[in-house]
Amino acid sequence: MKFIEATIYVLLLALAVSFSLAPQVDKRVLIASDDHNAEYPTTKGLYKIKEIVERETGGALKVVVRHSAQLGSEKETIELTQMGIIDINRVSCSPMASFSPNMGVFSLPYIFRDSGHEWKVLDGAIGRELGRELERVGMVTLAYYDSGARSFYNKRRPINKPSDLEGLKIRVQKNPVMIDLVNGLGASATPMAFEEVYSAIQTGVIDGAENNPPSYVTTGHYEVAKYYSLDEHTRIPEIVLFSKKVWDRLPESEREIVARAARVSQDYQIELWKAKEEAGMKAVREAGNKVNVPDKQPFIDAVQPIYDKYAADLGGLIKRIQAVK
Ligand code: GTR
Repeated sequence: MKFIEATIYVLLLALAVSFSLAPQVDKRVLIASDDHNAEYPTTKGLYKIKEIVERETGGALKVVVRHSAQLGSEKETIELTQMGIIDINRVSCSPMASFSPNMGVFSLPYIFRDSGHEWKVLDGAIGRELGRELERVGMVTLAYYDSGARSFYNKRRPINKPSDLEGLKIRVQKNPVMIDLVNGLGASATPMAFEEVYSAIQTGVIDGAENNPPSYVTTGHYEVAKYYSLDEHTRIPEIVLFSKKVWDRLPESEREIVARAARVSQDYQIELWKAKEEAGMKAVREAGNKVNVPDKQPFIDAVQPIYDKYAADLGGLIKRIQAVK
């Protein structure tokens, strides 16, 4: 039933979007999607792409940004991108693991030592390789964006050590690694679309979730889950994708413009991100939320079984990432 509902949803959305594009069937208008609001750094990155593409093509190619999950949850928008209905899509690399398993390596806890290590990997051979692999599933990688570190928040208690998570229902993104991570730490993982989390916490369906400070604040989750425990278990990058179906039909000159615009937007997004992270933490503290910074080592020890579980599939990549200095 769920599958049928999801299929009908995707078809209806496909129809709706195609009709809204009816006069531009030759794709002179590119639809760009993001699940955050217009002010969030990732969405602003898409607006930067729009600005450059429209300027450099002299308006021949237009970009319409649909933010705030107007086109559906991340999983749905990824499917619409494969179909060529969404042209440019900014999502987290986390749900991408269900489409291209190697992407799951970015969701492994503490895989990156810090932000510097993360960007060396993303900007280097591994980032390029994993990005290119997405072409097999119908998407061209244009850029990675910053998403900082994700930490737990909940409405019950501060998490100082892994055992404090026991018995808590924690929402996760739809990604097998995230489910294993949260269950492995003793909580009960509840996969759910981002847009449903606020009311699920409010009504007590779940106790909390996990995310970076800007997401914790812009979604309002910080109003309903007051304990924020900065264990920083993952650093999952954001990714900007282009539908391969559409890409293959784009003239080479326009592909170059789009690719260059995305590269410029990456630097811009990273700059915005730093300020947004600081502003996010400031807002959390000003709201009187309880923030704690647990010792990370017990968390690092507790997640080792996940590395054993994924060693067969991701072991080579894990070693290569760890070797990046
Ligand atoms: C955020 C990310 C969103 C979405 C969200 C989630 O950090 O920017 O696109 O993936 O996390 O938890 O679903």
